Amino acid sequence: MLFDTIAAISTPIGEGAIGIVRLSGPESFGIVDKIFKANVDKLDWEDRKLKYGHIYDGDHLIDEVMIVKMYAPRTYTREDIVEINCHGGAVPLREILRICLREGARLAERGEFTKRAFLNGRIDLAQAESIMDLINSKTNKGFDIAINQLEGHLSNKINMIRSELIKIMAEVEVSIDYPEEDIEEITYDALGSGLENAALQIQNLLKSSNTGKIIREGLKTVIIGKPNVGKSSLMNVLLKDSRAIVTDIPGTTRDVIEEFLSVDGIPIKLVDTAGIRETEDLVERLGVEKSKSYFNAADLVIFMLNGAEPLSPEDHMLMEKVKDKPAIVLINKSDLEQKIELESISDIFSNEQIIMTSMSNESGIQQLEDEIKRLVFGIQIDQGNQEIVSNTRHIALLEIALKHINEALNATKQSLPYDFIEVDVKEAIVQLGLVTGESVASDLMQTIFSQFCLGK
Ligand SMILES: Nc1nc2c(ncn2[C@@H]2O[C@H](COP(=O)(O)OP(=O)(O)OP(=O)(O)O)[C@@H](O)[C@H]2O)c(=O)[nH]1
Ligand SMILES: [Mg+2]
Repeated sequence: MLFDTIAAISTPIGEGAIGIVRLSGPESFGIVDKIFKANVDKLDWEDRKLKYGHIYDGDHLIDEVMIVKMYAPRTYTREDIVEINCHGGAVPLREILRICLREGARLAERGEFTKRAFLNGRIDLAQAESIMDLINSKTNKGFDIAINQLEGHLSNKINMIRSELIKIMAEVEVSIDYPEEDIEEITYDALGSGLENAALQIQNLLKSSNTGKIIREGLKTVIIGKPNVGKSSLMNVLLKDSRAIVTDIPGTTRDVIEEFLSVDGIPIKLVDTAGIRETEDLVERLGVEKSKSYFNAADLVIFMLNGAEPLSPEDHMLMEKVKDKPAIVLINKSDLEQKIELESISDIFSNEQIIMTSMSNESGIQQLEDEIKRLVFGIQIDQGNQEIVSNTRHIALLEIALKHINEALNATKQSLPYDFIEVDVKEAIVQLGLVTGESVASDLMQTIFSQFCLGK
């Protein structure tokens, strides 16, 4: 495929000591040859070797640079690519870009380098999306999943399921088109077991998606409890920072405080809330209302009690609300003399859910982190090389594909005519193809690539 030549600043502006302007396309080499003067002989360009020299705008010196030429097709976009390493300030980068544009390059659209890699067949769509996830990943685990997808594990898996379905479909079509011929017809049994196998594999992928989503977006974890039990102190201990104000005055936290942290690579969006109680204070009441709505939206609730006091009516009320959610109960202030009625708590919650903590001497934190990991990963803590689906678009497509396969399965079980089965199998194949970009519509592609930043 032939394209024009694009250029963009590929590094964030304003911070680094060096920055990179990147060009891709048939004119890339011609353009730099016009603006670059090498210190030694310019003719001995070698593939992928840095060359030192200067960029000029006519006679006017712009910057001292290192340039690398990469020859198609062994490049990111499979086109000729030039990277100009210049000084990282906004002025040299913009000036060099401006001259490249004047000499015939076009400013790249968002994600256009990666889009070319896809269009030129170097990567598939799921891999292109994983590059975006890689750039945006917040934690090690999220990074691992993106790398795994980039290596094509998810794409391979989906292509496997898809080609099995295509095989099934071919057999069905033969049976429809040549009913009189002496060709062995696919039996409903064989059809059924092929479809069941495909359904099972998609279900397994979808099962991984909950973990995938959490790893991508963070586990929404809300600390709730009566005023003064130590919620903000917990936030500070987990963050290893004095983020939230802590005082002995009940009602200190008036608004919610949100922070991002990582527990062994699991991203947690931690929310400290205003202690829940009946109050006349308008500001505090608004805070309490907000606490309640965060509570409702939480993936995980950390419910805190003060072990140095007997349970109050408010504690009982909160326990009733918490018991139907994924929750961990912390009985805090374990460094003080304990007055809380443990039996009432263990009547409602299981032993693993209840942890004694003290924010004063930071005890119980390891158990809390272990319990969070257990809840996120269930039994299997290490996902290893297993494919994890984390992208919302992929999840939606897999769900639709599964729905069609189940419908085809139903039709098979009732021995309905093959045409009824064929429609759904075909649709499932289309949906799976959309994950990797086998049959991608151009406006969808535009949306996906425009989520990239410029220069990617
Ligand atoms: N002895 C002891 N004191 C603690 C412990 N945790 C917190 N405190 C103290 O309890 C008081 C209240 O702590 P905060 O963290 O502000 O409590 P909170 O739940 O955020 O309170 P509100 O924001 O008012 O709802 C402070 O004086 C803390 O120093 C603990 O484990 N042991
Ligand atoms: Mg507080």
